[in-house]
Amino acid sequence: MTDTVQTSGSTLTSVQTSEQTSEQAKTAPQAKLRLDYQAPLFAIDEVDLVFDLQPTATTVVSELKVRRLGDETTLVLDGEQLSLVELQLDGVELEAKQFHATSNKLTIFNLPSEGTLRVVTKLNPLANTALEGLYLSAGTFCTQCEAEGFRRITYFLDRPDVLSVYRTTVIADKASYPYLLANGNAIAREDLGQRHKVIWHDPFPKPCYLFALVAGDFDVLRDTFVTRDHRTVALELFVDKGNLPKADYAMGALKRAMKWDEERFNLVYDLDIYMIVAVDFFNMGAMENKGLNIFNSKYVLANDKTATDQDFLNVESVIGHEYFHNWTGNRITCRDWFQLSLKEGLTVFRDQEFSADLGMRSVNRIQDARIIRTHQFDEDSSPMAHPIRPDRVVEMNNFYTVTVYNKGAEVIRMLHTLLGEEGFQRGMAMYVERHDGQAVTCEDFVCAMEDANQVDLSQFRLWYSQAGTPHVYVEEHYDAEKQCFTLDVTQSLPATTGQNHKLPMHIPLRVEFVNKAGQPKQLNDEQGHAVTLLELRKARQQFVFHGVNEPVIAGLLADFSAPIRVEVQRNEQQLLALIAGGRDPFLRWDAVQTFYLQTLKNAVALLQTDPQLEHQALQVPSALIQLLQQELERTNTDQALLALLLQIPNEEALSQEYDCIPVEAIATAVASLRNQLAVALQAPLLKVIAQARNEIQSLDSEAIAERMLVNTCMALLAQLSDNDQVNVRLQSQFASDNMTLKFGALQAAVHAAHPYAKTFLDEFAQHWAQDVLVMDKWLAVQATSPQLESVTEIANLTGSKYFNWQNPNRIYALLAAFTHNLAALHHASGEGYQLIVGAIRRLNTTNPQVASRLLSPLLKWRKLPTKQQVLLKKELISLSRLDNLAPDLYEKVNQTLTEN
Ligand code: B3K
Ligand code: ZN
Repeated sequence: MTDTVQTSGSTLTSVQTSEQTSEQAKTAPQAKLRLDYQAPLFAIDEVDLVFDLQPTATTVVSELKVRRLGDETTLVLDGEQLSLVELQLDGVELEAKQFHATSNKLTIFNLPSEGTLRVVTKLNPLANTALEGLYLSAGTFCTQCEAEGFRRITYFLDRPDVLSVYRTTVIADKASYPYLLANGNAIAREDLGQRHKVIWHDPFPKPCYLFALVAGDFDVLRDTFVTRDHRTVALELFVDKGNLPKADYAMGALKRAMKWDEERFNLVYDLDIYMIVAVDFFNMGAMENKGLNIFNSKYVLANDKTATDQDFLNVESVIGHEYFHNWTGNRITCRDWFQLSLKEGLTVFRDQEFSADLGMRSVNRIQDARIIRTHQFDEDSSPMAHPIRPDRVVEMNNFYTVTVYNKGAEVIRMLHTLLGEEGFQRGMAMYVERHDGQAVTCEDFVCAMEDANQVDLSQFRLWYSQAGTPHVYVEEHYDAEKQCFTLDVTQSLPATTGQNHKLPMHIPLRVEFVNKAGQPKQLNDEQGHAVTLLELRKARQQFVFHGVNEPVIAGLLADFSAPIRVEVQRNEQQLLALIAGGRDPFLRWDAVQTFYLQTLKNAVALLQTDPQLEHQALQVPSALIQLLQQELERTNTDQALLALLLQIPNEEALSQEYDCIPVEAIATAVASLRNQLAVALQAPLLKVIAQARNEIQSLDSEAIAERMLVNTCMALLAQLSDNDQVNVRLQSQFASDNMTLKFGALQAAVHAAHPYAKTFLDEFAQHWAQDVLVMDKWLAVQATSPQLESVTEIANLTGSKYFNWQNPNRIYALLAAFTHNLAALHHASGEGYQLIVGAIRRLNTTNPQVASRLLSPLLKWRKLPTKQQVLLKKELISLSRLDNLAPDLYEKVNQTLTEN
């Protein structure tokens, strides 16, 4: 049977058959290679879009001003699941022989040097559950086009290096969709009776991934921002009706971001209006569409009744991130998707700096490092390991990763460390001056940094091309006679998928020194300047310091100055000296973490020889207890830092230390350390809680730090359910009106299997049943519990009224959270695998992007004990045989099963 498409006059017959479609689906998805890049053969200077919005039958009329850039006369436009209704060139309908259309491609032959193409497509937004392209989010029309979603709206050159000026007309029913929005400025409005129409114009040429459209009914929070060149920008925040009381914080964050970018980066907003729309159904956090950001409501809506401090901080950082994209991403965009880190790494760096300048720099830095160490290092050692600028991609959506984003940001930060703030900003200024309005590469960015600073970054470029986590081994020697201290440094980079041989990297290693008594010690270079930064460049390198009159200990990787693993032998005394005398907060925290890790690893080793030992396997060194006691009693300690010091590595972090992950021993060791710390420290922990000032309304750093500390102490104490004082405190904390404290108490109780856990969960659900974002916390707290008794509990929650298979937030809160619960996911029964792989199968057809996120933690099956390996491999093989396996899943499953 032939699919035929009616045009206004004739029947288009050059449309593919349905047999062809299913045939195509069976062929394996093809990988694209970075080095195959070719410049576009056509320009599309102007795009005029008209959307006639109907939930199940939307018509899109697209007029493209196309220009040939060379001799090629055949134009191939991208599409995905499209049905073509009409096709004209310069006002004349094309004959069948002049084009070929499939649902995934529109080929037009013999194109003149310039012309206007008119392409009409028909869409069903209501049926779009993948949330890419044009879809309905709880009744609101919205779009998501990055990376390749625009091709689900109309046929186009869907690649980031084709920049066009857009004019967008939106027509919809007036009563259901009073607000019709698109990029740029509204230039005309018309009442059409039952329906109405608004025309938007965006003067800045942009790639189609930045196109956006929204139609719906909202409450609007309006404000203004006056730029430093005295232009007034209208700020509009659109939220679901009734949500205005939760919108103020996001608006404040936006204004802070606009001001900060002017002051720190010298970058000023360009349009007259900046709109943000919050929607409930969204695959990621938010999207930086030009002038019209679309946000997951999770990163907009917040007040102190419903949001934790972490939620507020996340809102601020995501609002900042999307705003900062206006320059790093929108004005200067990516040439191709392999360059994604050009905009994402840089913009994450910028949002990290924004949060650090406005909040708690050292705490943020430790948290950034924790993300890299737990999640990015994990990705680096998985079959999906890739450089921050990948070389090979099957499904682009699989590369919005912690490597491209967070390691990408660390690479930018290393440039900042090497060049200093002034040098870095000189490079930024040159980058903007050279490339404003262009689609460029990571190489262009590095060249700007190089040229602005007259430095050679040739070796540094390896950070863009080599995947994997560099290991740096350090040995210290002190020669008392010669008063000479030496650091012997060796670096190596493990092989990763497709990359067996690696070259030494250029690594900035910040250092500081202490003596044995734990006092800071300054070591100087030959010119007499204090040494704070070593630049590693060779596989083996020696750093020699003269005039050192006593043995010293080096604090290595201060401020987490590179995304690397540093390996150095440290005994208890050395760790204590570093903790006592370290000036860098990251180093002090890191030394405590090393102490915990050593303790845990000793216990795991014992448990591996005798699993019967259980909790007796773990001996907490008395020096560690004493140290924590002292820290708890110091009156001048930074409370947030103290909280971080008291947080022991979790099961996932500990699993990083093993090539074969001893799942059960890890869980036992971590539980035992947590428990023993609670017992040993109960008095000072209770004292901290008793002394808290509880300024529950305040969001300043001190109040946030205090709540962090209270929650950390309570998480430990809740294990002591026979302590009445603890129980009274736990109950009163749960009764708090402040969500950070209330949720802290809930989490403490649930994760410690405290007798109050069930009552707290029930009360919480009763109170917050109507607020889905709050109920996501309720789902997550259960999914992440180390005390989870059986996977069935989580499976049952998928059937509860708080869960919804269509909504990514619910899936992330329950199922993605569960995939990070090491012991439960990898339970020897295999039930964890069945739950997650079952969910992946279900989502394969409805929302493959979300399915693919659930799959990542399963890719490391080769690192598991034999029993788990067998069970998980079986599940993965059966997944790989699924009919119509989405490319997102195909890429990962294939990679993990074929890896050597
Ligand atoms: N650029 C978007 C991410 C798009 C993801 C597409 N799968 C959000 C951000 O990084 O700002
Ligand atoms: Zn981004």
